[in-house]
This record gives sequence, C-alpha cells and structure tokens, in this order.
Amino acid sequence: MTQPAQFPHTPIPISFTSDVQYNMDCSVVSEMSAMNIEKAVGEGNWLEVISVVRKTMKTVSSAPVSIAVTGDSGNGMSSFINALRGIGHEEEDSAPTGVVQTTQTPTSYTCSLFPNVALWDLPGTGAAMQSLDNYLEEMQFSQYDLFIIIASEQFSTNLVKLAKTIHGLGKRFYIVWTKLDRDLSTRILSEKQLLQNIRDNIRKTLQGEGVCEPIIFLVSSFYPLLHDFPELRDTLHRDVFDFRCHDPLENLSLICEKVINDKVTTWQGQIGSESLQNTLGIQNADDPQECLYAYRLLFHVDDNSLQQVAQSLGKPMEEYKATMKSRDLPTVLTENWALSWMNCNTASYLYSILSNIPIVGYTSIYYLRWRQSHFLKIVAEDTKTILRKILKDSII
Ligand SMILES: Nc1nc2c(ncn2[C@@H]2O[C@H](COP(=O)(O)OP(=O)(O)O)[C@@H](O)[C@H]2O)c(=O)[nH]1
Ligand SMILES: [Mg+2]
Repeated sequence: MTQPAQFPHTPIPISFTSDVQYNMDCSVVSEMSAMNIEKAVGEGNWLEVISVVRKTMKTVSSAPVSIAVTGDSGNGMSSFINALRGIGHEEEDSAPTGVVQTTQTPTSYTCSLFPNVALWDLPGTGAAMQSLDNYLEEMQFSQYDLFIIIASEQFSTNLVKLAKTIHGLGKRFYIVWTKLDRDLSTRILSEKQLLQNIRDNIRKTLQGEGVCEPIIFLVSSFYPLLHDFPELRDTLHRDVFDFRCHDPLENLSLICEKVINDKVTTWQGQIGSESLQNTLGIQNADDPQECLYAYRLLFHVDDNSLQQVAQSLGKPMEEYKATMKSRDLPTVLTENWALSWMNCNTASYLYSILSNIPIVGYTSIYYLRWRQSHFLKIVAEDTKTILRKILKDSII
C-alpha cells in the first residue's frame, strides 16, 4: 500500500494562502481586504463593504478543494468518477475500472465541470489486505474536504464505518448508491418502491450508528444523465461553493462585528454628554422613537442608507428593514418593563419632577443614560444583522 507521503498528488488542505493573512485564527481573507472592510464599516460605507466582499469571493472561488471517492472495491468508484467527469472508461485520461481491483493508490482527477476541484479515486476497502482501521489511517481522511461514499448491491459494515468516521471528523459526505441500472433490471418491486427501499435501508442502517440525515443519491454511472445524477452535480456545485466561501465570509463578518462593538464602546462612554446629544441632534432624549431614529442615523442603517444598499444588491429595502428590531417600537418597549413604564405619560411627568430633586435627580439621570445605552445596543445589534445580510447578499 502506498504511504501517504508518496501519494502521486497529495491533496492540498484548503487554506486560501495566496494572500497575506489577517490576524484572526480562521484567517482566510487578505490583510488588504480586512483593512478595507474595517474602514468601510467604520465609515458606514456599505457600498464599499459590498465591493470588498465581492472581490474576496472572487479570489476564494477558485481555491482548491479535494474530494475523496471511497467505498468497497468493485462498488464502482472509478466508474463514478469517470461518469462525473463526463468521460468514458476507454478514454485516455479516465480512471481505470474493472472487475478486478484496479485502483491501487489514491489518484487525483480533474473535472472541467468543477474547476480547481481534485477528485480522488481512493483504493477500495474490503479487498484491501489491511484492516479498515489501517485503511482509514493510510488514506489520511483529514486531508480531504468532502467525501463521496460509493455503495452498490449492499450497504456493508465497512461503509457504515467510513460514514461514521467522516461524520466524526465533522466533514460533509454523500452516499452514492450506484449500479442502479442493475437493480432496476432485476427488480420484482415497482421502481418507486425499490428506490424507496434502498434509501430507507441506508438511512436506517446509518441512523442506528448515530449518523442522521445522510445525503443520498441513487445513480447509475452508465447513465449519468438519469436518476439522481443531475441533482448530485448541482448539490456538489453548491457545496463546493459554500465550502470555499464559508470561512472567508465568517472572517469578514467577525471583522464587521468587531468594528460595531468598538463603536458601541466609544459611544457608550459619551452617552449623556452634550457633544453626542448635539451630534445626534436629539431634541427630546425622553422620546424613544426619536432616540432610535438618531442611533439609526449614527450607525448608517437609516432609510437612505438601506435604500442605497438594497438598490446596489437588487433587493427590496423592506427585506433589510424587516430584520431590524429597532423599527418595531412596541416590541422594544414591551420587552423591557423599565422602558415601557418610563414611556407612559404619567411616568414621564413624574420623571421630569423627580429629576429636579437632588439625589433622586441623580438616579433619574443614571436611568436616562441606561436607557440611551440600551437603545444604542439595540441599533448596534440591528447593524450587525444588516451587515450579515449584506455580506450574504453580496455573493453573486
Ligand atoms: N451495471 C453497472 N455496472 C457498473 C456501474 N458502475 C461500475 N460498474 C461495473 O462495476 C465494476 C467495478 O467498477 P469500478 O469502477 O472499477 O469499481 P471500483 O473498484 O469501485 O473502482 C466494473 O466492471 C464496472 O463496469 C454501474 O453504474 N452499472
Ligand atoms: Mg477503482
């Protein structure tokens, strides 16, 4: 058995290291992108945020992805790879197939449908001379990003163990039941019933081992346009895309949240100061509606700003507004009894009298600051939600 170090093409773990890395653990965006998005969020320049996200996604969209195709020998792994690549087994660059064990070492294949994706044809289990534990160790599963477990005829205990191992690694995998043409040609049941039975059997077997909701496709490599093959291709496209974008997007999102948190800290220190009140243009600090409006302007999540974002992303502005808690005043007030109590007229009147009495007045000012800080935090959370949505919607 070939040792991992001698693999013809050792899979490259996805890392997006082409750019300089940012200082967070899950660093996957360039320092330049990180700085640009930080600046853009600081200025509330959402159009620039969109531009940074798009540029980042363009860079990572061609990051290498390694997909391992595994299963028991003879299940049809090599044939499946050829079918996915849209080539016949007789073509020069095809994966060798046959009734005798033909795949001896992990071999990688490219596929024009999935640029920069390496499809790894792994030797099969079962006929291998070593135990499954050795197989798992030698195949270095942790290096692959996604797995396709090929099954046919029966869902063996080896396949269950493979699924459990991959599940344990927290990686995504599909179960592809192949040679469906053979099952259908020898069936006694209706086609619908047969397909249902195959699915149920795989699901039940895996659920018994704690692997829930497996993604199952039923295909024939001899008919790559039929059954679940088209859906499998679409799903793979989506998953490869998600896989490439997930970490960079998370990273950008973390940077955005940090900038908003920093703003909150700065402004909280200024609450109650005349300068902030003047900057915000708040006439009546008792009026929650006015305060929330002012904070929305401060965080650039006011109607005008959202309109610009929505237009740029081709979405209705309402989609963004609907995610904002600060625009739903009754809920803001009812969620906090202290706020709702102070908002009623009697309380407001009482407050204006009490604030003129020493000591009691001090408490009232303290309350007013607490309330402003509360509103500030609500709008800050709204801004984070909006930013997360902007990031998601910026991916074309
Ligand atoms: N009928 C049928 N036979 C298949 C299919 N896929 C593979 N085979 C046959 O199964 C045998 C083993 O296939 P191969 O791809 O080499 O299996 P591997 O050892 O898992 O790589 C070959 O004779 C293939 O022609 C399929 O979808 N339908
Ligand atoms: Mg093979």
